[in-house]
Amino acid sequence: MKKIEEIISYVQAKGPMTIAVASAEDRDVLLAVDKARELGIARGILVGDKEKIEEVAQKLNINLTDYEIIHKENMQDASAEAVKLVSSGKAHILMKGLVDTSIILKEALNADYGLREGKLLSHVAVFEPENYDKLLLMTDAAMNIAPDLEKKKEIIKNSIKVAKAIEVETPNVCVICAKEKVSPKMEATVDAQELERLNKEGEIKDCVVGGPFGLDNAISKEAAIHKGIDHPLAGVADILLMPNIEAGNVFYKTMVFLAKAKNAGVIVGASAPIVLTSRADNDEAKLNSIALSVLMAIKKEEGSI
Ligand code: COD
Repeated sequence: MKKIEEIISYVQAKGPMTIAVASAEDRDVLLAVDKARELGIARGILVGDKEKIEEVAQKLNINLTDYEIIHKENMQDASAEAVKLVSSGKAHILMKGLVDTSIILKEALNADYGLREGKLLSHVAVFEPENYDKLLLMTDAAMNIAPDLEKKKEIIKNSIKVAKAIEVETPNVCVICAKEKVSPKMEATVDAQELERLNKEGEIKDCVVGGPFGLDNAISKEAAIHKGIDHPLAGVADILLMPNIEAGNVFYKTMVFLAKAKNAGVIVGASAPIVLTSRADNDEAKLNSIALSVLMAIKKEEGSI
C-alpha cells in the first residue's frame, strides 16, 4: 500500500469493526466516526457526556439512531468504560475522544481491566509525504517518553506489525539521531549502532535496521550521496525510529502543519488497536487512523501480524 486511500479501500472491502470512543463529545471525532460508519469501516459505541454528544451531533447533522451511547460524566470514567468495552470483546478498537492522552493510556494499561498483553505499547504514525515514493512510518511520537535500548527494540517490533499490515514485508528501519557518527556523548547514536548490530545478529527480525542516521540521509538518497554516506538504507527508510517523544512529536507536527502530509496513527502492542489522535488532527486524519486501526484488527484476526 503506497497511499492512505489504499488502506481505506482495503478495510471498506472487509466490512466494519466496532470502535469504543472515550469522551466522544468532540466535533472532529464524531465527524470521523460517522464518516467511518458511512463508508462501512466502523460501528461506533459512543461513551461520554450524553447531552454534549447529542448537542455536538445535532450541530453536525449527525443522526445518532444507529449508535449506542453510554453516559459517563467525566473523562476518566468514560475512558475506563471504553477500555472495558474492548477488553470484554464488545468492541474491537479503542479510540480517544476529548480526553487527555495520559488519562486514556493509564486506563488502557490498568492491570484489572486494561488491554495489556505483557508487551510494550507504542505509537506508530503513518505519513503520505508528497515528495516520498511510499508511505513513511515513524515511531514513537505519543507514548514512550524516553525509551532505553530494550524499549527501542520493542518499539521497532511494534512498528514492523504496522509495516506488515500495509504489506511491506521486510521494512527498512532507520534509527534517527542528530548525526551519522557514533558519539558516546549522544546516547541515541550508541543505541542506533547497537540496534543495527542486534538486527544483524538476528535478535531483531523481519526488518533491516540501520543507524545512526540524520533524518535527511534516511529519507533522501541525494542528501546521503552529497554527504558521502554509503549505507544500503540511506534514502529508502520505511520506518523512522525517533530517539524520544519530543523528536517524534516535533516530526509529527511538522509533517502535519508544515508539510501538510496525510497521516494516520495507532497504538500497537495491546490486545486491541488504540486510536490516539492528537487534538491537532482534523477529522480526515482521525478517519485515516480509524481505517489504520481497523486494518490492524483485521490483519490480527487473519493471523498475518
Ligand atoms: N507499554 C506497556 N506498559 C507500560 C507502558 C508502555 N508503553 N508504560 C507504562 N507501562 C506500565 C508499567 O510497566 C507499569 O506496570 C504501569 O504501566 C504504570 O507504569 P508508569 O507508572 O511508568 O506509567 P504511568 O501510568 O505513569 O504512565 C504511562 C503513560 C503512557 C501514561 C506515560 O508514559 C505517558 O504519559 N506518556 C506520554 C503520553 C502523552 O502525554 N503523550 C503526549 C503526546 S500526544
